[in-house]
Amino acid sequence: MKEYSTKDIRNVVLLGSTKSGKTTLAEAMLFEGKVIDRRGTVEDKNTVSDYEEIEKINQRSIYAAPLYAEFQGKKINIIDAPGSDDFCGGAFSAFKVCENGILLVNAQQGVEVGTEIFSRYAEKANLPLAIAVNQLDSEKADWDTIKNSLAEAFGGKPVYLQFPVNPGTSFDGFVDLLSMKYYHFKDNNGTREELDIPAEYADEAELLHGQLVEKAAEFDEALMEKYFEEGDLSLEEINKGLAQGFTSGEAYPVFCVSAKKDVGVKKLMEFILNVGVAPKCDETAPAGLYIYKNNVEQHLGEVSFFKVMSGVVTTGVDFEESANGGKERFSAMYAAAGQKKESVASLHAGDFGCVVKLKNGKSGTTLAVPGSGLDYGKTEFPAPKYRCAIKAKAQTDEQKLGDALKKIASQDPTCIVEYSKELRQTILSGNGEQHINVIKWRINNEFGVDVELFSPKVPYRETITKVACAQYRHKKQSGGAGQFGEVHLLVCPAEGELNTKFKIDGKDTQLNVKTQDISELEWGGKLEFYNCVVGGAIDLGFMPAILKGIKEKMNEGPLTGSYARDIRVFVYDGKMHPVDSKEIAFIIAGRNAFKEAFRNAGPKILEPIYNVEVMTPAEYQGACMSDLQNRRGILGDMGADKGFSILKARVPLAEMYRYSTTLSSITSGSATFTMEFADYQPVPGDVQTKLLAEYAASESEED
Ligand SMILES: Nc1nc2c(ncn2[C@@H]2O[C@H](COP(=O)(O)OP(=O)(O)OP(=O)(O)O)[C@@H](O)[C@H]2O)c(=O)[nH]1
Ligand SMILES: [Mg+2]
Repeated sequence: MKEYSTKDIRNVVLLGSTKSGKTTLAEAMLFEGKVIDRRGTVEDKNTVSDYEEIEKINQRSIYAAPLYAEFQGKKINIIDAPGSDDFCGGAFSAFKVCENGILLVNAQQGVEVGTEIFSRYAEKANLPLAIAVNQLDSEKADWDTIKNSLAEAFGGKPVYLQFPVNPGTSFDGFVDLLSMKYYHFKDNNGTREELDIPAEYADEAELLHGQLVEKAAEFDEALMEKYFEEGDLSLEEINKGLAQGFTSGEAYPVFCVSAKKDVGVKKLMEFILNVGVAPKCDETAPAGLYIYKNNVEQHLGEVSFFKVMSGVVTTGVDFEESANGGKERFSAMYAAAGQKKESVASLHAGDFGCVVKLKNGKSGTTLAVPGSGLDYGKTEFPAPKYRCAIKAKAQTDEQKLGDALKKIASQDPTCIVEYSKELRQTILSGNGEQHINVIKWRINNEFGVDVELFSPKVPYRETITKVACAQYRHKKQSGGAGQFGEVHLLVCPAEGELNTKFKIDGKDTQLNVKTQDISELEWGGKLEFYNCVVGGAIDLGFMPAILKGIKEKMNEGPLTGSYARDIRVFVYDGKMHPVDSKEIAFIIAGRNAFKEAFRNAGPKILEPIYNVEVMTPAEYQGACMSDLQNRRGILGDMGADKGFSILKARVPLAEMYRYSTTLSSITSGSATFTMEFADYQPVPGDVQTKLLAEYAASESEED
């Protein structure tokens, strides 16, 4: 392969809803880029991009595939991202390394929720977008409908560079408003003729060309002036204006495409080369690279995919891992088009490549020449939406399951595995049920472990709502050394300012705080401990023991064994024994006094509440709302964005298990949602009664 310098490299990620045709478009781009001489199809399971077995089984992309095309003397690196939000991790990895995005819109559907989701992700990542209206050869393709849909979703941002001639089954060309030519395609292999615009389209082309020039001028003041004076701009000037609008995210240039028939693909690639954003990096600086993806491939083992961020990367050079100084050296490097790997000796800043069997080739790693101080940071991924508990069907497989999960999580940054000490469960989180099922499939097929997924326990909390006192005497004087400790304490909710006036045993009492210990609890909330003992009833030296006893009970709350939080404890009296008082006695007395006071202080079980935001087509709004209410959700603000309804609700986590699946089934897969922890709230009375009964039953089972 030719050596490409930074200015001749463009990096682009293909985005859009599922089935919009990204993988098919990638295949056409690779065909135009001479990487393949025959195009595969998703149906025949022979595309370059969908090369993983699980992708072939599902006939869809699951992982982002790094590809490239050599076109008109330049190199376009392409990442074909999956369209399902369940697998959005691939797009987020791409945002870190691509300067350009192509958003595919399925001409049969117009803007779908998936289109909207990925355009929003891209906007957040400041990624310039061009729109490819794909599948213009399909029966349902109607240009006016598409334009309306784009306007509704993106306002004035779409800038039309073309319009199709004969959209629908006989689609075979388009009028290009930049060159003012008619491109006609003779076959389904991208063979195009550049013709004069047919008379019947001439007026429309003239009108739209004028609009395009005016739009392009809007992005540059000097161009605007020139346009006012002369009424037209040169092709170069239009491109300049467009480049500014595109780069700043104010314009989404729109292209007419049939990926399947290879119509419009070359024009799209020419745009990326001529108007698209070049990598913003310096090939004369010291070499540094960023690993954005890693996986395991048959015959190769661990493969790490990287972008050269600086300088020129060559084989045989020593690199240092920025995070921990680990050393790596590449004996070979490749340009990757899916499974196909072409050996390269050097890659310039901006270019993509891959390398096998690094010591630590995980995504998110920076490798650079020693001493350069380069570090490209981490990639941010969206918060997981689906949470379940996982265990091996055979207990003897637990270790193997642990290893499998570790391996999978190291290749998929959106697969999050944690062992919850609190719940005593392994919790697997991902972006949706499809995502989790792919993980399950891999554990089963690649690691030979049969697993079970089930509803995870909810991390409840316990707290109190009232003031209560209790005293406890621990006395053990039969045989051996005796134990004696007596603690009187008062508990109240830890909220508002510190109040030290209470009614104790029917008497108004003013407590005087001698010492205090305020702890932020690792599971959230706090414990405030005040020593108000007068007259040396308990030695100061025993206070830590009392606190220890209380903390033990906070760790396993009196109601359901969940963590307790937000409690103030005042120890105001007690008794000691000159010989038998010792630490253990006060631990026990503190624990039991606290437990009793807690039970009398209006104890409450708290549950985690999440802020849920649903984005759905308006027609499903009612169904989504009643479903949220059935989940004990409290509906909040409603809104609209880009033609979709936005619902907000506060919903208990206990009711969110498999929500993504239900939402998908009630909206025919057209809605999406996000969820984020909000706070803890008391559970309703009936739920508390049920939880108490469940805990009591489980306790007696254990006895
Ligand atoms: N008629 C027609 N069909 C197309 C075109 N492009 C893609 N398709 C078909 O649409 C379906 C989906 O195509 P893919 O390329 O897998 O779509 P994708 O966007 O990669 O989908 P995901 O990977 O699931 O996100 C396949 O059946 C393709 O053959 C097109 O231009 N015209
Ligand atoms: Mg695909």
